[in-house]
Amino acid sequence: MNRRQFIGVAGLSGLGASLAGWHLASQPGENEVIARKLDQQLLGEDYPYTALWGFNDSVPGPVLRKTQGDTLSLTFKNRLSQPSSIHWHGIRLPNNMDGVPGITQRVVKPGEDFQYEFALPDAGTFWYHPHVATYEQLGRGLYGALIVGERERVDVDRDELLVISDLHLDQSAQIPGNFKNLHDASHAGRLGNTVLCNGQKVPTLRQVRPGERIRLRLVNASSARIYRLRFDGVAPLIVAMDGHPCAPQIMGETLYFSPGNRYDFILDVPRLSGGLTLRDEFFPMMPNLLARFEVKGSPVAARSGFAGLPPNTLPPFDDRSAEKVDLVLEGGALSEKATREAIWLLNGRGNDHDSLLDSHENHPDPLFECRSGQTIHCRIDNRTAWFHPMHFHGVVLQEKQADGRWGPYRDATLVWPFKTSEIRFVTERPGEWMIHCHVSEHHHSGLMGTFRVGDVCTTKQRPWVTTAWGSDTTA
Ligand SMILES: [Cu+2]
Repeated sequence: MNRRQFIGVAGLSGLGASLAGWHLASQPGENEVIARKLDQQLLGEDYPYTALWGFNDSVPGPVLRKTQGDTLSLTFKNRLSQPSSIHWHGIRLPNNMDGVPGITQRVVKPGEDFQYEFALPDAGTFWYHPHVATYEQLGRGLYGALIVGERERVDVDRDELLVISDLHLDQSAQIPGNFKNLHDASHAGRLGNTVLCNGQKVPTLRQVRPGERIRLRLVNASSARIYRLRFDGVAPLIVAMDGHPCAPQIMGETLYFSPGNRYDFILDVPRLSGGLTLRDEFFPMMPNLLARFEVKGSPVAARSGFAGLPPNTLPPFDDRSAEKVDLVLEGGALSEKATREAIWLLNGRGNDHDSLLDSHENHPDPLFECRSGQTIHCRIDNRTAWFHPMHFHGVVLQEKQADGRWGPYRDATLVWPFKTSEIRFVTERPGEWMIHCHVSEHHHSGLMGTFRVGDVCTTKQRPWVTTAWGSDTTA
């Protein structure tokens, strides 16, 4: 079995545990995550190594494994030649641990360290990535999974992880640069020409036995690519979205999978199967084979239905007292609203996240302010010709479905071109939290803003802004 291919999750299968041990053995320090350059062979032995940026010398970075209720405590060491940070995507945590320079913390300059420490209230599949120049830092390999295990054992034979990403590679398997160009920023973002799962092209999960029950965790760590997932040979159950358990539902023929999203599936391997595949067909004329499952060996006894994962404890909605918020997305290619300075507009203003690092004068006023524990009903009106997976920090949201009912918990909503999305969420911890499109090139060319919870600071006078950028006196 190729150890670099599928990443088993420790403690749930012997095979998975041995894989996990191997993966973690190469780490610089148990409680360190170091961002630095590395070379990795992505395309097989016929191709040269690719110069990448990664966490702890691998792409993807180390799989961080914790149990619900644990505290994650680690030192981020920036050994890149540009500033960076780590955002803990989907984790409900204190604002000053959210990893968004210019909003929640100082930027971590080259050579500097930053200590992250927070409790993990929810079990599920999460991930981590920089929140500075995301289009480039993700696009060069800085991403990794954070798996928070349930307190009680989930009865599966294997627990497997696929971190899906795409890189743009030239003939010599190198990344040509030219990030954040006007074309990518104004269209669908930078779509790489090489789709990778766990840093490999089309890995195979070997020796899957007929009848086995697999929990398959998918993370979309791409900077811009939306996938339309399709399984061949099996009809899996979706059991969690964006980390949070949902009522198990049989996946339809295809499933949209936006940047930042996660899905947890239960795959009961059919007893008469020659093999399974996972494909992407977002662009039907340019499909991508993502992964293969080799079905082999003697069958194991098939199991009965899957009852679902234990739910996380989330704040209750109070729809009667809900505040209404409207967000309008404009701009992009084909729009008269787009300018070179602001390709995208969120409620009439285009914000460049990178400019927040230069001066707090560039800091936009929050899109809305409210108290903690407030239910918000938010309507997002996409007046552009492009898809926008809108990600909300610090809260967990639900989308209104076609039948008018609220859907499963998520941390982002994919807003279709010229469509609206209605969501609701309950504000939680005080602070200023990001709302942005998770197409990184859109996020960094206009489609970002914030909302402020509680009266913790004024817009122009955050406590840490009065100290020099890069000082170590962050609150
Ligand atoms: Cu977008």
